[in-house]
Amino acid sequence: METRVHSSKQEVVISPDSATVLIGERINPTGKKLLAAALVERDMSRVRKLAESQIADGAAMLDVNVGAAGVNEVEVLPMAVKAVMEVTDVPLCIDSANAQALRAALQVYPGKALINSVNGEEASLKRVLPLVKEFGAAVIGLTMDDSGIPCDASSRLAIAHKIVARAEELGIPREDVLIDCLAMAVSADMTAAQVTLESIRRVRAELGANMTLGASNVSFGLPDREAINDIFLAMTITAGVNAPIVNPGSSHKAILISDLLLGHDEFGMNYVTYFRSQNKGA
Ligand code: THG
Repeated sequence: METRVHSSKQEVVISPDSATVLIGERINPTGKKLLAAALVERDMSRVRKLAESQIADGAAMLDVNVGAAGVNEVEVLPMAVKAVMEVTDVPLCIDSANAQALRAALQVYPGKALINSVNGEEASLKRVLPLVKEFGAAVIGLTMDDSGIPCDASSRLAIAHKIVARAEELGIPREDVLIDCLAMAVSADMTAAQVTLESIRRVRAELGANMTLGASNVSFGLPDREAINDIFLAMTITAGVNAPIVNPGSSHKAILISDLLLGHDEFGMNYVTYFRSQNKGA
């Protein structure tokens, strides 16, 4: 099962046998007042900086999300995509709940994008999957629907099956659907991380799909979030996640070590190269 995405210059392959693909999360105004204000003003300098810093920190792809109060996503999402492409060649993950904004961004993206996201809701399937087909993109399928995020793994799995089936009906190959089993705050529900991990294991076993996860949601409301995120990330990678959406500044090392220990880093080359680059000048 290989999911291939590309920019005009670089291809990224997501597969259970390859190294984990780090999708950088930080071009997202959630919790970033200055970025939100800059997006309202259509000033893309922060977007460019966040793109450059995440590439330097080891991101293989970048998520681009401009959703904030006062931002016209239909106009600003394509501007942000263009700004990111000015400073890096990595393939992009285009993140919006607004189908018109997704379309506008896809129109300026000269490659095969990863669309973030569709979910099991009828309205979402009807709006987003035709865009995936029209632009020859890949898509993230969130395991939630009209009733919200199910509390049990079986229901999340059923939604994953439904999204893949609906995509195939439109002629979208199943390898172009990445499943997101959704991480929830463990501070709000003690079983949240376990349900996510069980869902991931079952998607890997029963669907064989590649998987993403916005892993940092797990630590909301708790101290030392980075430590929690990194340990949870290692667990989710072991369970089957192979393209997590995370902050590369904090989580690149946890991903490299997970790959090393799981046999996805031949001769430890990726880890050793990273280690050497970190110790330059020391
Ligand atoms: N699944 C999919 N896509 C997603 C998510 C997901 N996209 C959005 C989100 N969840 C993943 N992205 C983020 C981005 C930022 C933060 C968390 C997840 C975050 N921001 C800090 C805050 O709010 O405190 C800001 C700190 C900073 O980075 O500077 O934690 O689950 N498919």
